[in-house]
Amino acid sequence: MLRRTLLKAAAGTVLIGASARMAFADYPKMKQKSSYKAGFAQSESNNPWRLAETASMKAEAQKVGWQLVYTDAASSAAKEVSDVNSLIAQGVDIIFLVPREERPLIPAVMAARRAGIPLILIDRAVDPKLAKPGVDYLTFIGSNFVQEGQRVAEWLVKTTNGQAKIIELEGSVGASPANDRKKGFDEVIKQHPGMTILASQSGDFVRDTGRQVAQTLLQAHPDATAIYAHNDEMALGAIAALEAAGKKPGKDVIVCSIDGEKDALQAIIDGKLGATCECSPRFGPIAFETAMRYAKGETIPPQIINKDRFFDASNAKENLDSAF
Ligand code: GZL
Repeated sequence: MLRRTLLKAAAGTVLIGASARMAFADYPKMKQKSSYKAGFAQSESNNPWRLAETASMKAEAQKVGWQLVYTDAASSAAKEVSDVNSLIAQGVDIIFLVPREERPLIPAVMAARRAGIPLILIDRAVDPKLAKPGVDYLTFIGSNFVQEGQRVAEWLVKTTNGQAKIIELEGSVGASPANDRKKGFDEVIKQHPGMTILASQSGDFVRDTGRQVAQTLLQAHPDATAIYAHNDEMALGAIAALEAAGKKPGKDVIVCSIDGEKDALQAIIDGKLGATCECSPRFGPIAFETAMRYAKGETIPPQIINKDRFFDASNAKENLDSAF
C-alpha cells in the first residue's frame, strides 16, 4: 500500500513538474507580424514618477512603430481591471500592466490569460501566491523593492551611527513597492537596538498626502530624528512639513527615500534630503525590447530586474541633469 502511495505521489510530483513546463510551453505566443498593437494599463498619473513612466512607454512605442492603446485607472484598482478587459476587447496583441495593488489586479491577469493575450507586468508585481510568471503572465520587469528598502535602511544606520527614532511614510496600500520597501527597511532596522520605528502610515506615494501625514506624525512624535519615505514625493512633502514646524530637515531630522527624481536630487544638494535609492520610471526601452524578443519567439525569463543606483551628497549633483 505504502509503495503504491509513494509511486502515486512520485508520479504526481513528476506530473506537476511536467504540467508546469507544459503550462509554460502553452503560454500564449505572439503571431509574426510587421507591427503590433500593444495595450498599456497605467495605474494612475498622480505624481512625476507615473507621468515619466507613461511618457517613456509612449515614446518607445512611437520609436519602434507599434500602436499603443493607453488607459489610466485614476488610482482605482477596480477601474484598472475594467481597463484591461477593454484592452482585451480591442484585440491588442500584448498588454503591459502596472498592477496598482498586488491582489485586486489578479482578475485582470487571468482575463488576459484566458483571452490568449500575452501580458507583461511592469513596475509593480501581483501576489506570487496567486499568479505565476510563464503560466499566468509572461514576466515581471521592475526593481527589487525589498533591496531598495534594505539599502536605504543601511544608509540610515550608518549615517546615524545606529541611533534613530524613525517615522515611516508608506506607499499606496496594497502596492508591491509599498509592501516590499517596508519589508526590506524594517527587517534591517530590527537588527539595530538603537533604531526604532515610532510610527508608519501610508501617504499614497503623493507629495501633499505625505506632507499631511508627516505633519500629523511629527506632532504625535516630536522626538522623531529621522523620516523614511517609500518615495521621493512623500519625502519632499515631509521636508515641507518639517520646515513648517520650524525644524531643519537634514539637521534636526534626517530624511531618506526612494526613486531618484530631479527635485529629490536637488534637495540632497540643498542638504535637506540625505539619500535616495534609484527606481527608474523609464520602462519604455526594456518593455518593448522584451515584447519584441517574445514576438520573435525568444524565451523570456520569469523576471527582469532593473539595476538601481544610489544617490547621496557624493553624487547627486553629477546626476541631476539626467534625473526624471
Ligand atoms: C515603483 C513605482 C512607485 C514609485 C512611486 O516601481 O510603482 O510608484 O516609487 C510611484 O513614485 O508612485
